[in-house]
Amino acid sequence: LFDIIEACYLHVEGEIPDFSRKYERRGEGPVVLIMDTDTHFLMEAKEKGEAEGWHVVPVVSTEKAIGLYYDVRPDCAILNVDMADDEELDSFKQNLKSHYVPAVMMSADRSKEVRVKAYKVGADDFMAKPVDMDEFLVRVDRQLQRKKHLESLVLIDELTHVYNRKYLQQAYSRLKDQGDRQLCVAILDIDHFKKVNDTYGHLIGDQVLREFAGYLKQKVGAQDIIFRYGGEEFVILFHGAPLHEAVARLNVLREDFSLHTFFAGEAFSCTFSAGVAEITDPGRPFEHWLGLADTALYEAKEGGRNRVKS
Ligand code: GH3
Ligand code: MG
Ligand code: MG
Ligand code: MG
Repeated sequence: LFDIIEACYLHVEGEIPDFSRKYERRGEGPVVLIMDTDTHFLMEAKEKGEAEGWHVVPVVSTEKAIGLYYDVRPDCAILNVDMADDEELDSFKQNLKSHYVPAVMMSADRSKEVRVKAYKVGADDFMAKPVDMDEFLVRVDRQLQRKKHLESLVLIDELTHVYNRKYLQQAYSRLKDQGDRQLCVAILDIDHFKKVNDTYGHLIGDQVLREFAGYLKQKVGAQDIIFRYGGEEFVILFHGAPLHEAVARLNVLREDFSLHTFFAGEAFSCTFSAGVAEITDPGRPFEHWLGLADTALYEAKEGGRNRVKS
């Protein structure tokens, strides 16, 4: 809050406050971008929004909002349409359309013309100013909930309830953009899984996949993200772990999992093999690192399975 007060003070002094400079993403809360010229409104929205667990990014210019759009990838954008000319509105329209970002538009003018214009640009909701803060919080929250629900339909694997492959690139970009900590990518592949299907049937095979995913979810760190890459292959993004640590953690997972017992008339167990690579140059495409992990996985399989290679 001190940063904001400082920024408002600067504003009084005649300079344009740059809230965004202070922006830093923490934890998993949704990112809410708010574009308005009213610094008192921004200040209150930031304070109240953060009390809701949001990361509020206030901006006082359209150029800043358009720029930050790419940098922070908001989960909801609140835009004062009075600030934007037709060209800028068009830019918002394109952005809103190409990413699934709900938009709440505000205007001091509640006329039908302005409301229609806002909805045509892509508004999911419209609020006339002055905006009641309680109503504002509830309506933005509703947009955030809807986005979360849509994402869960699109980005979560139905069988195992971990993220699917579609979310992998997106999650990687997010972690990479934070750029603050080491990042490793691992591919895990269940050994001789075909035999599980052939011996016990596909329903038991499905059950093994569900239990494997549940096991991983329970055991990986809070910063790590699990994806079902396809079939019986899973990807883990280890955030904040150098290569040797990712390898060590995978080996613990591997040993524990090999001791886990499944039942299907009789007891049986499964193992997995894994390949892992550390992302040392964020300039290279993600596929490069995934390729390295896949090569290491191949070596783990060739080496006799139930092992981790890097
Ligand atoms: P390897 O140790 O070399 O990985 O051998 P594997 O048998 O695990 O590998 P392979 O690629 O030959 O077989 C994978 C099998 O996984 C084949 C496919 O039918 C099965 N599979 C893929 N998706 C699913 C699924 O959703 N459910 C079930 N039950 N089986 C699946
Ligand atoms: Mg496989
Ligand atoms: Mg396999
Ligand atoms: Mg295979």
